[in-house]
Amino acid sequence: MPENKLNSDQLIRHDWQVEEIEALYNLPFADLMYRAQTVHRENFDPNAVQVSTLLSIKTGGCAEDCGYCPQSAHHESAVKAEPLMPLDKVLENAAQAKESGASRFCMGAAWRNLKDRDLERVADMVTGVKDMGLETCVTLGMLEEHQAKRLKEAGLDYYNHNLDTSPEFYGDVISTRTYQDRLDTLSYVRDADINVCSGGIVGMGETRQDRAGLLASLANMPSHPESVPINLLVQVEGTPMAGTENLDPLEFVRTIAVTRLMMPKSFVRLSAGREHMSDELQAMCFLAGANSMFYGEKLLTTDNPDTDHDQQLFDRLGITTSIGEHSSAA
Ligand code: SAM
Ligand code: DTB
Ligand code: SF4
Repeated sequence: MPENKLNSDQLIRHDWQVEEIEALYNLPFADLMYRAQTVHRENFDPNAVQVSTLLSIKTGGCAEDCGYCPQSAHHESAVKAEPLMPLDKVLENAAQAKESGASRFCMGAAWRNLKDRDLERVADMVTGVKDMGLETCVTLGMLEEHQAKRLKEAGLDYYNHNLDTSPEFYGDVISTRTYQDRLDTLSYVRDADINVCSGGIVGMGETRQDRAGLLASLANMPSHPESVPINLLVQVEGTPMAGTENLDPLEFVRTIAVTRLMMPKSFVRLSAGREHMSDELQAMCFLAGANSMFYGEKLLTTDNPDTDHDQQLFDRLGITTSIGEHSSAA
């Protein structure tokens, strides 16, 4: 990790107004890109991208009704429910991810919340993956305070829990858990001294104001998330969001750039949706300040680009995949 050159705290803000974020979005494209790239270079090596590999450790049959998600039991997608994966199989997948060059292994479960009866099995997975020399991340739905503490003890580096969208649009996406529930889980994660990974999804039919509202909610938390995944909706047949009008790709790049400007010291992750992005669009996202991505041929249940293809893209762009240690929480 390069030295963090930005030592002025005034740039780390937690009082963003939606209107000023919209003003950033409204900048001419070249001006927005120039500003984002400048801030990016002040804080990070612009040619290094951190890579994480995902594994679904418990698939489908989820009690939540998230309108974008093929794993919800409320929708009729082709995803088949599978129980919690045995430890040896998880470790086998983690070894492969390490071999392919991932620095972080992220385990996702289609749960509304973590149950105490599953806590020790997940804790063992975290410890096993950590012992292999990988950074660990899990995303398990809502957590309670004692569960966050136990996961930290087991060796957890990051917890992923997304705000998904603005507070205003949220009710159009999910009805079974509240925005405040999500903020509560994130505060337990923060209090347990686990790094926070939190972002959202664009391309769900939300307005630009909603995208700005999501970014305001993320940046105005007491600390910026260390990692901010920006997902482009993967439209899956059988989910209520299949058939949503596609987002303008340049609006996606603008979202990355505004995220970089607002959270200058956070890793911004180019997340779901890369399968449908051109190499040129991804290159533009890196220019806009994205410096992390999901690497490996599957996300949780949907496809991600082939690792060979990603390696070629890194080579063509002169990108190195760094070990993504974060220097300081913002
Ligand atoms: N069940 C847990 C939860 O929701 O908290 C963890 C796993 S969940 C699949 C993790 C995140 O993946 C969601 O919060 C959402 O942001 C993202 N996601 C799920 N389905 C997606 C899709 N079709 N397109 C883009 N992002 C998606
Ligand atoms: C995140 O923000 N995106 C990842 C990860 N965190 C867990 C998940 C994307 C899921 C895309 C749909 C699927 O593959 O099921
Ligand atoms: Fe369940 Fe997570 Fe999918 Fe929502 S996003 S339905 S909580 S697996």
